[in-house]
Amino acid sequence: MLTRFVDLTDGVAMIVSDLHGDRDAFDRYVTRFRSLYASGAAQRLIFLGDLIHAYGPPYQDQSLGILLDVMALRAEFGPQTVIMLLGNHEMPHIYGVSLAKGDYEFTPRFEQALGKRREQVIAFLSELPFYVRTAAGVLLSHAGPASEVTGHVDLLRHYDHAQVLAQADALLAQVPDLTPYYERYRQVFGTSYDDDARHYLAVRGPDDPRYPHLLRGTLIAQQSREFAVLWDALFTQNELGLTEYSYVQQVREFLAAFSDGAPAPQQVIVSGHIVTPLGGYMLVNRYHLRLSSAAHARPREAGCYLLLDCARPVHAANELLPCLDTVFEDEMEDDD
Ligand SMILES: [Mn+2]
Repeated sequence: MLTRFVDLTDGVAMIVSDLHGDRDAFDRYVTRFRSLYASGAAQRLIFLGDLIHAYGPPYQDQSLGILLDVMALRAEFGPQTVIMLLGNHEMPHIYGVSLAKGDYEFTPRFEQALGKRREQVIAFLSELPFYVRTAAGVLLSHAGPASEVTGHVDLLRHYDHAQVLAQADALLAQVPDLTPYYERYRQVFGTSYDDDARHYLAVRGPDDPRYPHLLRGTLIAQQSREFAVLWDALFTQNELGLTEYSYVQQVREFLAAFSDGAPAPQQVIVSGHIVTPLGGYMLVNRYHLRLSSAAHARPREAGCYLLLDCARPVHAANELLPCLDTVFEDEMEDDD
């Protein structure tokens, strides 16, 4: 049965989060992994998601090249050695939904770049797991704990994108002519469906078989219960808006929910997703370590990775701090 959870009982994992199209950082981490792997100091490389979508100008955005390289690395080392989790920046491309922050649009650039790689890359994204559980008791995720998700662990464990897409396709197939829906789109969003489909999904025109996919994505975002849970899991803002105490409760409940069937009770969560304003990590509380490997570190060169022994029990997040390391030594020395 399809599972979105990877359970690891052995090996030292090098964990990297949120590179957002930063080619230089990606190359540094891969180079480090190759040397750790060769010396026997690490057996796995785990990306916590959001490898794609740079915040800067297009020429700095190396998102597609990075993903293709992760696919090549996985082929080279094997799927148990190179693991990538799905992030909220990868997920929209599976569904044809767009992602923006203020006026800044993340998805169109990547959709345009896909070209003839589309099928291969979307298939890769569709297969990505959501969580890694370890015998160390450390749970790895992209976005971290979300109370909306705690009651839906099994839904996430067996999540099937193809099924969600097929349900929406079946609904659309009942409609002989979609023209009134394209008109309705214009009424709701105030923009032409044709313009938006070309802009957001890089479709060629009404004859493109992907032409209805923008409509399909809108339908899924509005109606799919499964998609809503996945959205909450990948877009959670964690402790934002909560008291310290209630967030601790939320993390503990989340860890308990994910311990069912795990190699060990999950006691600590490591996630990326949110900026760490004071360096490359943040000890959110006793149960939660936030890791920033480049894009979310302040400054970027404070970014770090985590070396986790998947077999050695960890009881509190602060036990992981000695296992953090950097690939930006040169830059940091210049600052001294
Ligand atoms: Mn994210």
